[in-house]
Amino acid sequence: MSETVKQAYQEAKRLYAKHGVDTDEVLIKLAAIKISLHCWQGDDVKGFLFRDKKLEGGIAVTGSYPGRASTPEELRADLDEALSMIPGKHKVNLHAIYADTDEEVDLDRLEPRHFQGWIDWAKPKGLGLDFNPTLFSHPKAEDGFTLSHPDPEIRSFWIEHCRASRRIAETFGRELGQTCVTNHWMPDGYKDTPVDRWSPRARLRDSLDEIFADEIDETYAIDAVESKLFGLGSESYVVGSHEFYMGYAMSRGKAICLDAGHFHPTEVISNKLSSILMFTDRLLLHVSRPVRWDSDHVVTLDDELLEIARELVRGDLLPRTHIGLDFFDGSINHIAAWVIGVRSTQKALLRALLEPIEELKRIEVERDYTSRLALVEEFKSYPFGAVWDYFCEQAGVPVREEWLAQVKNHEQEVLQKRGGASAQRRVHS
Ligand code: RNT
Ligand code: ZN
Repeated sequence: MSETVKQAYQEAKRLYAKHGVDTDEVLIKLAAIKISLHCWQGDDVKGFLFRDKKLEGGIAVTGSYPGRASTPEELRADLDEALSMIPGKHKVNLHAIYADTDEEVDLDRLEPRHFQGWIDWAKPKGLGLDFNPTLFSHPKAEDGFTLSHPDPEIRSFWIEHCRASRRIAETFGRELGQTCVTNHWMPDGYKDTPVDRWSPRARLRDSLDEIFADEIDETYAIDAVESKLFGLGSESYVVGSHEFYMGYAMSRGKAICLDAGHFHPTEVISNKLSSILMFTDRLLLHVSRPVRWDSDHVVTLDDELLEIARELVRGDLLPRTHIGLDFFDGSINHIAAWVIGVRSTQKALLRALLEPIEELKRIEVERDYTSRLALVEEFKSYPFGAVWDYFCEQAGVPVREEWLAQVKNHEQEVLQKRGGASAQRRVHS
C-alpha cells in the first residue's frame, strides 16, 4: 500500500474518530453494499435478440461513441473491465433482449437456458444477476401499449414474456445463490390527453395479477414495479404512474422501483424512501440523473445522490433496499460510464456512512438547528476522499483517476479494433 494513501487515511481516521465515527467499521459496511450494473449501458440498449430494431418505448440514447459491445462475449468482457476498476462485489442487471443464444426465439418463448452463458460467467466470480422483461423495441410494442393493450392477444404475448422472465430470474437466484430482482417496466401511455384513463390501468392491473399468479420462490427471486411520469411520446399519460404502482405494490406485496429520473423536475426520490419503506418490506432503486427531459444521464456525486445515500444510511434502510443503476449515455466511453456511475454511488454512500448520525440526531431533537446546519456543512469538507482512496487501494482497484488511463488504454487496444460502423469513427481523446 502506498505510504501517502495510508498516511492520509490515518489522519482522516483521527478526525472522524473525534465525532465517534470509526472509519474501519465504515469501510466494512461499504464493502458489503452491492450495486447492480445495468448491462444496457454497454451497448446503448440494443440487446442481442433484435439487432436491427431501433430503440423504442419512449427512451432514447444520444451519441454514437465507438466500440460499444455487439455480442454477449464483448459485453461480458466490458463488464469485467468495468468491475476491475470498481471496489467491492456487485451484481449485473440483464434485460431479456440480452439473451445469449443463436436460436431465433421470441420474447414469450425465452427460457433459462438462453441465459446459460451469463450464469456460467457470473457464477465463478460470485456475481449476482438481476433481470428485466423487455417490453419495448419490439413489433408488438410499436403502438406504445403492451400489458395494458386493448387487444387481448397482444396483452397475452406480453404476459407470457413476463412469466418467462420470472422463471429465468428464479433460475438466476437458485444457480447463483443470490436473490434476483426482476423489475417490470413498460412504456404504455399516450402522447396526448386520453379520454379514458381508467381502462388501460384496469387492464394493466389484471395483466400483472396474471403474471404474478405463478408461484416463485422468494428466496431466489422477487419482483419490482417501476413507475414513470412521462416518456418521449407518452407525455400526457403513463398507465403505470407512481400512484398506480404504489397501490399495486402495497396491495400485492411487491417491491416499488423508484427511478430518480421519473418524477417532476423538482420532485426528489430521497424524500420518498422513509415513507415507502415505512409500509413495505423492500425497495428497488434505479439510480439515475435527470437532466431536463432526459431521465437517464450518467450518475454523478450530486446533492440528490448524497441525500438518497443519507436516507438509506440514517434510516437503516440499506438491508431492505436493492440498488441498481439506470442510465445510458452513448456519447462517452461505455465502460467509463459504468465506472463513474458506480464509484459516484459508492462515494455518496461512504460520505453518508461517515457522518456522526447519532450526534446529529441528538442535536436535532434538542432543537439546536444552528449546530445542525453548521455541522452538516462542515462535514461536507471532511476528508472522505482519503478514506475512499484507502478503500480503493485495499480492494486492489485504481486509486482516484488512475482508472481513466486504464480506460483510455483499453479503448485503444480493444474498443477501437471492434467491427461495426460506429467503430470506424475516429476517437478524440
Ligand atoms: C425507462 C425505465 C427503465 C429502463 C430500462 C432499460 O424509463 O427507467 O428502467 O431504463 O428498463
Ligand atoms: Zn429505470
